[in-house]
Amino acid sequence: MHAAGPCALTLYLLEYGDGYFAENPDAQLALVDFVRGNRTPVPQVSVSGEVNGLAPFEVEFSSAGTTDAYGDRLAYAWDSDADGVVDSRVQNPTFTYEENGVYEATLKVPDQTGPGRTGRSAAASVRITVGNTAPVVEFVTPVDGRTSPSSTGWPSRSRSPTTRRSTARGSR
Ligand SMILES: [Ca+2]
Ligand SMILES: [Ca+2]
Repeated sequence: MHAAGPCALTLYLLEYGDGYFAENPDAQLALVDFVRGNRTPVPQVSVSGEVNGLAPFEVEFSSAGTTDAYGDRLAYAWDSDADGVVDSRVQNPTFTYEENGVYEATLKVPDQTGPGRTGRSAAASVRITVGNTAPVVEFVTPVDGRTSPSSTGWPSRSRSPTTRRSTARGSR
């Protein structure tokens, strides 16, 4: 018995024809695709600026770095206020939050595949906090004499975090 693994071979053939960047009847991008299945896009979400602020709070989102392994054309669907309704379909939208709250701003990226291939999508999100500053996460070391919350779950490594000091030790 031969168990066939995933098989993928994609060949792009770009024919320029007689000129660049002009209406050119003999220029074409040919795609020869021996793909069984499809690779899921990998979305990236970032924010230029702060992720928390006071209402009305304007946020500039970015999808820079979003990729698809086979270079499929991608669509962008942003639900910035996490109400289930798409707010924007551009790559880098701006959204203004009028109400206080904590929002998981989500970008869903479906790929646009040709016939015979199943489209896939993936999502990434970033948390936006309006009306409050985000809580600062503090690393609390266990108190001496206390055991971990579960007798089985937690590794009992009790190394205290080492402080790395970058000392500028020049040689001249
Ligand atoms: Ca894909
Ligand atoms: Ca929405």
